[in-house]
Amino acid sequence: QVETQVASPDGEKAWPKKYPFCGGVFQSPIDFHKDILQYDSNLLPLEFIGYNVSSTDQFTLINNGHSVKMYLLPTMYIRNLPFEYTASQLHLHWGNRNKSEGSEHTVSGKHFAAELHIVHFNSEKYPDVTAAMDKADGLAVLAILLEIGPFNPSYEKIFRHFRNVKYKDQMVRVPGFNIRELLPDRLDEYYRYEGSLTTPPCYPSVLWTVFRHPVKISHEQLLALETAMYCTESDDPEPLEMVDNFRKVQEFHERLVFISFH
Ligand code: BO1
Ligand code: ZN
Repeated sequence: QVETQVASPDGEKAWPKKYPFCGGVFQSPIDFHKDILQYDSNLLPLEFIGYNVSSTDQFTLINNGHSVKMYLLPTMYIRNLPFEYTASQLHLHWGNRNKSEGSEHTVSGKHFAAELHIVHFNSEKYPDVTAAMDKADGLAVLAILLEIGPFNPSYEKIFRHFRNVKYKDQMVRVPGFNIRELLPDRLDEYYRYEGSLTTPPCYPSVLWTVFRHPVKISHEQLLALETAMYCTESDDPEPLEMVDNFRKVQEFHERLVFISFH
């Protein structure tokens, strides 16, 4: 008997009871639509330092019961944000095999198939991600929207390991590669706004950069993401499929999203 995940998106209505910030201000994700967008000529392309990781180094990939997460290296960081931000981890959000609309951010009301988040912390002001997580200027997350297209050999460097992390708390080593390969070719066009973690505790601590141009993965790769993993441990008698792990878009009153493109 296989149940589908109940934690999200239906369960998210209950988040504020236990996690007050989830009912608070500056919440993410949001919908990008023309009324709230404002061009900002000061938004430069980001610079990625140390992203080209040698295959002799390794990342740890883990099923944490909510998503599949890969720890990055403290030698990876971003320049051209208000502070220097050091990489912490990346993870994905997705839908299910019948409805491949699992992105968190939407554009003019439209979902993309899935979304990759690369989480960084402000290493100029804070010693580690835990200290930074609840500070207004603590985190910077890069978001990459995913849509169906040709087979993507770079994403496969992560996806090929899914069968080794099917169940909660399983982990596997992934040979190092250039994380820049996961980003779109155009790094100069993006949405920028101040928001929050999209999961509890929903701290309003994230400077979001959502790239305008989606990255393509194949239908087979998307299906693997949508079907490979469970929220439950391997010995759990009631397996829960890990699907629909995206949060609904949040209200965006009195705020603006800055865009680097016309
Ligand atoms: S997200 O990028 O907004 N979806 C997001 C949501 C939650 C977290 C990070 C990013 N949570 C925290 C964990 C911490 C962890 C930290 C950095 O991410 O709650 O335990 O240390 O990896
Ligand atoms: Zn995320």
